[in-house]
Amino acid sequence: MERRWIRRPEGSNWGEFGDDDELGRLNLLTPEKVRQGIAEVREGKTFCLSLPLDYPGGAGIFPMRHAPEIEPTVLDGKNAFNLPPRPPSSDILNDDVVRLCLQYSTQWDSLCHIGSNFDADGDGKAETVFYNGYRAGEHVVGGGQGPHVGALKLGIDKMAAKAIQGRAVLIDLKAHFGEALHEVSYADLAAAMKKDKVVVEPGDMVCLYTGLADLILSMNKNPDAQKIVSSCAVLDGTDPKLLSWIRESGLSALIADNIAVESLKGMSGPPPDGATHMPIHELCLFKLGVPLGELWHFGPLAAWLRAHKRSRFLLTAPPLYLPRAVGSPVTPVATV
Ligand code: UVW
Repeated sequence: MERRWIRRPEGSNWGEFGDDDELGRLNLLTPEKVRQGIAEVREGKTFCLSLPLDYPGGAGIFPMRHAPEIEPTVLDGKNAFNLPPRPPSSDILNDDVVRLCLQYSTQWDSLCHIGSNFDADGDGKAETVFYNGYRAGEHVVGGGQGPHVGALKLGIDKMAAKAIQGRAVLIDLKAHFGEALHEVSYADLAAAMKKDKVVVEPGDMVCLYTGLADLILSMNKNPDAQKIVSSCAVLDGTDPKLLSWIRESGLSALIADNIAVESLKGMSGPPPDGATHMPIHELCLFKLGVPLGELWHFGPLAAWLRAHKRSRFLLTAPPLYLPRAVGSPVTPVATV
């Protein structure tokens, strides 16, 4: 097979898990990493880390994403709800269908969520590529390129097949930076980790608790977008030291209880010339193959871990096994 790229982006790991790799750093979720996660299970207590999937509520945060619309399927022209499907049998049937924006609420972003215009084939012209050189139009198809086909490579189904499970580490940013907006630099992160004796090892899934999902829950599906974007801690993707830490720590997934893991303040300004608006998305999804988790709900788990002076737990978080999808809702389970 012809190699898809001869130039890889600076600071990327393309090719290091194989020319055809579609899992990126999730390859570090090895049997040993799962055993390390299981070793964190001492109480057998479980936490659901998902919001109800109809949160944030209403038009949500991004205009293209809408709350789920659920309705009964139709059988013989009738709504399949409280329906006797085969009278005179006594059976009653309920069956439903949902129109679901896959990234509206608690979600995984697969590696094809964000790509870049980059000259991977060295012909002097940029082409649209994704992690490991997979190409728009050939491997990730849609958006004016004919009938929508979706993510033929790097899709969320690859994460589902991997059965995401392993050791996770929670960093409690809310405890250190409170509920006001605070852009977290590497120095801030390192100080918080040091105070709480949090250690991240290669292959760990890193979870950032900021309190934003708690705030969103308290808004009862009437999200105040202005308050949401002006509250809680959020990573400052413009800090090069923070980006170096993400690269060098060897973390396998980066997950937060906020909208986008990183601050999106750059998106309101003029487009950067040849640079990214979302440096952490670019680094994680495009360069390193680190999936991002967003809008997870960590409040009860974070309180429990703090009360028990712990930061590590077993995380089980497979996305939907939905071929060709880019993102997926997830109902992650933490076990302590
Ligand atoms: C965008 O689509 C901007 O981001 P997210 O990864 O937060 O869904």
